[in-house]
Amino acid sequence: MDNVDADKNEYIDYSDFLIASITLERAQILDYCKTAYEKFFKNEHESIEVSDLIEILCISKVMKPEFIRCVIAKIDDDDSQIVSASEFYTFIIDKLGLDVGLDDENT
Ligand SMILES: [Ca+2]
Repeated sequence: MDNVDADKNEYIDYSDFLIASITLERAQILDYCKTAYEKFFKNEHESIEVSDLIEILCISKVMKPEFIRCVIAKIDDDDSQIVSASEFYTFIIDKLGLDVGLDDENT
């Protein structure tokens, strides 16, 4: 647990814990972003049709279809029924309030 004790005071206080969990979440979110790109946007137009995206996400059964539709409608900013990679990542960064530093993800 050494890496959780950020200020090296030998105690893991609540803020250390929060920082650790946020870091973990960011790493996971970046991972999801990469997976999402491979899955949904690695094509000529770097985009996916809303209906296809709903279908794929419903197969996993992690979220309710109504919830998926609602979120995707928000991601599809211009209401084109096509989610582009930029719409997708803009949504993640804006709505989740993330400062993930996508440019240096390989460092
Ligand atoms: Ca769109």
